[in-house]
Amino acid sequence: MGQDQTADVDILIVGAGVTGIYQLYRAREAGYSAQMVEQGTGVGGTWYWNRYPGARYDSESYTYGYFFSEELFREWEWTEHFAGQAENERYFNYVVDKFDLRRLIRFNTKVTAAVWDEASATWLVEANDGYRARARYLVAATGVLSVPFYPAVPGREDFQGEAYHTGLWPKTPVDFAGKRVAVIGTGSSGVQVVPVIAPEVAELTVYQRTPNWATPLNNRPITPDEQAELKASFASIKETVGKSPSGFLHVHSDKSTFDDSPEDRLAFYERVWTLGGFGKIISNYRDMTLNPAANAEWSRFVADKIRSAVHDPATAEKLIPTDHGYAGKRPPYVTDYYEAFNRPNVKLVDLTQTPITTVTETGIETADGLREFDIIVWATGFDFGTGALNRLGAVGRDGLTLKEYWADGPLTYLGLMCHHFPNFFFPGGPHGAAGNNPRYSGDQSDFIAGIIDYARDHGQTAIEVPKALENEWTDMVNEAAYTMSPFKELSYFFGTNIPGKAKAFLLNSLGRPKLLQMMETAIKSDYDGFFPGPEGE
Ligand code: NA7
Repeated sequence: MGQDQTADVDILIVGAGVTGIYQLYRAREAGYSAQMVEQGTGVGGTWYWNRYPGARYDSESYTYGYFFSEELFREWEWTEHFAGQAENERYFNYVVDKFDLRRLIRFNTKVTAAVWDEASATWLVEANDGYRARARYLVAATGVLSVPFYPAVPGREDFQGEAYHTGLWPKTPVDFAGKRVAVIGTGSSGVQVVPVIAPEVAELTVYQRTPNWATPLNNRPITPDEQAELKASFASIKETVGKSPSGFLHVHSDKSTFDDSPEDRLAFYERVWTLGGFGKIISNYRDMTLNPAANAEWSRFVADKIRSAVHDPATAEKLIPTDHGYAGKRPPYVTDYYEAFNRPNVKLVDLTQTPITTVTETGIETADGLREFDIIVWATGFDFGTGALNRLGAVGRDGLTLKEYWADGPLTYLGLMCHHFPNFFFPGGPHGAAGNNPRYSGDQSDFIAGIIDYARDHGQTAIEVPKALENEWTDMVNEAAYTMSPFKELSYFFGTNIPGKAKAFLLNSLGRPKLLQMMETAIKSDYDGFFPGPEGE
């Protein structure tokens, strides 16, 4: 089936990332005819495209992988608590082969149009290579960080050296040895690249517009004892991440910042500092993200850590954020990022003082002159949340395009479906994201699988969320964006990193419990209102 030019299936899934693979597994297990199309030549999604040096999980490996099969959990051995890209990509390949899903995947296939056909209650899908499919259900598991963003810097295309975006990294390893390299951008990707290539390159210049609060990932190999314990703990790990509001193993703290004396607080911060990845948020004082005074206290502690890591005080000050407190933007987790600036071959350029004026054939020109490079790494981020969905060419009922419908920001129900677009689902999409990606997107995939089963069992051909439910969720998400989210409007979670994009919150700050609660309400009501029938609106 994989390479046929046409398909007629129950369920067509777009995107072979962590979410799509699980949805495909569920569809096949439930006995539907299913196919997946994927733009790349392999599986893994984020872990296929982002193969830049240093790319790795910042969720613990065993909490990011799947829990649908205990056998899989037991036989796959993660080597590190936070596994690197190559290992992650191997994992997803292992999964699709173990569960015989690869033959259902058509690679090199980029969807260019998907049009709802009311008469047949199916989606008519077209791809770049002439592939045509008809599907009862269309599931766009296209990812939130899958459309790389290049800033409109004059002359970008003129550069004659090698240039790469972290999110479109080539499969052939890039040879950095002895090269003059520029890294533009200091988000999660940029700060992962810098310390890994710094020892190899002749010169590394890091172009920073805004510093981020990068705290230690605290990665390490999984010891044989830990490995044995992991395997023995499948049920309890599954239960913990299944119930956790954020989908992690980190334990939530019930203490507030100013409950402790300054000495006890410092000791507490030092303990939190040693925790893995998101432990710095989840296991921190519970008021750390939302109480400005508490946030400032922790941010000061982190700033002091940066000052003690970076030898040159002026460079250290430039690396400390001043426009947002910790978690005001998505914080990166790093290994030896700040220490890299102590190397004689690494230099920081502060773009707030000397903005880039142009990229030339040989390098980058800022207000203080031209620097020449062999390689430029664009670590400049993504069109988050809606980027891929808006580019799918989706046309719903009455000729309405998704792009038009979402012109002022996404309108969704539980971040997985929207009115006017029957039988169309987008697990892992905007308004759903709450914590560890595969956990909440897995919840969404389960919900989608459930409602499709219900339709099949009750002879329904079209599922559409009522407008009122979509309004309810969208309004709640938008309100919580300001009352329950630590993220400021300058975060890409509001879409503000993309010129011209509507400012709208793209995550779900209500969290996973609210998502699960609303799903349960819909299920218990037998999906009341979701099967409007031919007359419905
Ligand atoms: P991010 O976090 O969006 O970071 C992009 C970086 O690129 C950030 O430092 C930006 O600075 C910088 N940027 C963007 N445009 C420019 C221009 N014009 N000039 C200079 N610098 C620029 O993307 P990442 O790929 O690092 O991480 C994405 C997610 O991947 C991450 O959150 C994790 O979920 C994994 P700015 O802050 O806008 O000043």
